[in-house]
Amino acid sequence: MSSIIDGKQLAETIKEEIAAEVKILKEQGHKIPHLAAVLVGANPASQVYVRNKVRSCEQVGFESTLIRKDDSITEEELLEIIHELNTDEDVDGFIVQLPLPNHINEENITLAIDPKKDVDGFHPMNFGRMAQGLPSYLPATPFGIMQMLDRYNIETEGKTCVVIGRSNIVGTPISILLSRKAKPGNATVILCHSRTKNLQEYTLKADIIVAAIGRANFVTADMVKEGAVIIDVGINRVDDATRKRGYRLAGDVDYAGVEAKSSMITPVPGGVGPMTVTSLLMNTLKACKGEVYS
Ligand code: L34
Repeated sequence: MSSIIDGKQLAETIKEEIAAEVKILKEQGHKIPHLAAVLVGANPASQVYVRNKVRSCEQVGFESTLIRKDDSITEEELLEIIHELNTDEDVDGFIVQLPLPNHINEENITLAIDPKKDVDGFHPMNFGRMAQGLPSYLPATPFGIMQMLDRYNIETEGKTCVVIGRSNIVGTPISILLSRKAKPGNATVILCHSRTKNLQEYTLKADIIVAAIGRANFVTADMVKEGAVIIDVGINRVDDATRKRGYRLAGDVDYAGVEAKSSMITPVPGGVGPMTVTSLLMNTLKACKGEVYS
């Protein structure tokens, strides 16, 4: 039987801590953290995520700016907005919500963001600094997972961690963070992906599994060792006619089956997702205080 790693609850606790810091900044007459988000198009999931980010800014007392643009925006126009945000002295950090429409090259956009304001931690400058253990903005989802492991006192040192999925924003960076000489960290990390043969051989050895594949219910009970810790990064929309919205959310882990075997598990929703949002707030606070680049 598993206990739940309650990301929603932990996110609320961290937001209270951030709000207390913002209050002090205010009282001392300092500038208040200001996050800007650029949302292109009308991807339903992106709209939910960005709304959660803006709402969380309000909750902790940050200033926020939401810039919404139509799908038809050109890459040049988007680069111009980025240039303006790079030079806007009031904006401490900003993000461009992904995915972007196909006619826009995401790499060009990521490279155009000033690393000092890149609170997503996606710019190669921040990614490289992270990989070398230098001060940097950690990408929000991996940072959120590290916070969960830390606050729930989940031992990672000497443990076998299997990460499934090698994306630039989750799988690859979390594998680096877990293997770093740090706490949490010091784990033996196995990074599995679509070309991995006999995946189950690896997952059955795992003390900790991080599932970031993007396929509903991909990790099943027969792949999990008794007592393993399960971090489910997936947020998949599955058709469900019994729901008013017509879908329900499912993680990359078959929660109902796995929950009986694992020792701790993150739910979906209410797990990693809310922690992604608070990590972004933490990075923005760091940006405002000049803690990463001074
Ligand atoms: N630039 N693009 C950029 N930065 C990011 O950090 C993201 N990500 C991912 C997608 N694209 C991005 C997010 O914001 C994923 N992500 C994200 C953010 C918030 C939530 C999930 C993913 C979230 O709030 N999840 C809630 C509710 C989910 C729902 O109702 O649909 C949860 O409980 O999981």
